[in-house]
Amino acid sequence: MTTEHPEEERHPVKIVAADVIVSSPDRNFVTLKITTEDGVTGLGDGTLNGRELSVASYLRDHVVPLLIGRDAHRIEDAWQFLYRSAYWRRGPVTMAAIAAVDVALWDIKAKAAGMPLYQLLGGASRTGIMAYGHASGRDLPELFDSIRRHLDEGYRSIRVQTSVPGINAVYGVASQPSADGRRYDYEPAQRIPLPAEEDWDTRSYLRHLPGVFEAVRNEFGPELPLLHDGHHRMTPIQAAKLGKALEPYDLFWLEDCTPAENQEALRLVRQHTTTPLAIGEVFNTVWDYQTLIREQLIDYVRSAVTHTGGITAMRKLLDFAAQYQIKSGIHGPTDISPVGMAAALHLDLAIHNFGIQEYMRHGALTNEVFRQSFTFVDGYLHPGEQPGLGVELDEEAAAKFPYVPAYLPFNRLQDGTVHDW
Ligand code: KDG
Ligand code: MG
Repeated sequence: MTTEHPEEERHPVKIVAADVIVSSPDRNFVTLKITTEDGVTGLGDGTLNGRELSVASYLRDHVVPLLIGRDAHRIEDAWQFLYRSAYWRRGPVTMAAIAAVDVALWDIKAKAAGMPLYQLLGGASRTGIMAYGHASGRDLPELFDSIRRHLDEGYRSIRVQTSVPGINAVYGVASQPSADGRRYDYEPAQRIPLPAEEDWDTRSYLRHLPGVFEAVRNEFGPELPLLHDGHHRMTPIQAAKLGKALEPYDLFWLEDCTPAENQEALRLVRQHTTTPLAIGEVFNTVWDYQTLIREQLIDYVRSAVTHTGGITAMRKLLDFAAQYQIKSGIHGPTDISPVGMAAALHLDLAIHNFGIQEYMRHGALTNEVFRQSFTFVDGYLHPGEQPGLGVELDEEAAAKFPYVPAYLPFNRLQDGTVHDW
């Protein structure tokens, strides 16, 4: 037996630089690049839609100075240090910043090991990652065309969003007019100086939606997995009513039916419907799911790696969920950068309780800035076999696209009351 502590024999690999890169190819992204003394670099995503500069400042002003000189390989220690030493815990800005550091450190560790990240997470649990795409339309013919286009692109699971008569702008409908003239569903954050005001009426929505799903099922048959996003707009009893009304159309999930910071609300919804429930894209820690998971009030965890403290925290959250047969449905809109998306794909491939992965395609300019190794074949994603995350940042290309202020819209009811968007 040796009397020396093995830790003393291992030389730390020091972090020598951490750069925050804000760029706006098709939209704003916050990327952290960590460099070690032996020249290995890792990337992390800290993008928080509409609040990007607050994460950039949190990183630049408060986190980067703490990283220099730390051992890049002590990921758990870095996570706990950043979470606990700030005293002020949780919140989207803090957790996106911690996620950026965490993912960059996993990228470094996997590159140093010469392995794709999923190998360090236990290796592949499946051969491909089932992805769902976003179909939408202002009316049924437009919606059907959009579903057909997605099927042609290879998607095997489809999210369905539709306009509602009497409402001018509804979340998720690609072809409705956008204040900055761009495609609306992929970039709900509009590059305008003030948030766009939209209108909402839950009763009209509840009257309209079941008929749309009935028409979609009649047209596309019973097999196709269909999803829908309620985007936080209903009260618990309204959500219960919708879940019940959609039961004949056998949804894969109904997402964000209520603003779920009130976890207890889901108990009421659950008592009334067997439509599977997905929630959590605006959550940022495991604590936000404590009641939901323990009481089995949801079926899918919607957190993003980027907004929930990175791989380290997501792994723990999804392992907790697994004890209750709750599966993953990792958030993957275009406001998660290709770096955050790659992190999600490595996790998706490795965990046992994978459910489905959201996949919206990034624009051409984004793909110019972030070179990616993932593939999408016959509806299945795969992160690729490059060491690390498999994403490289072209900093020269990124510099061509400086930050552009952009805001998500907000809702008012007919009487002028601000409503959840
Ligand atoms: O930034 C807001 C978007 O990420 C969100 O509106 C997308 O709800 C969304 C989804 O399910 O992708
Ligand atoms: Mg959503």
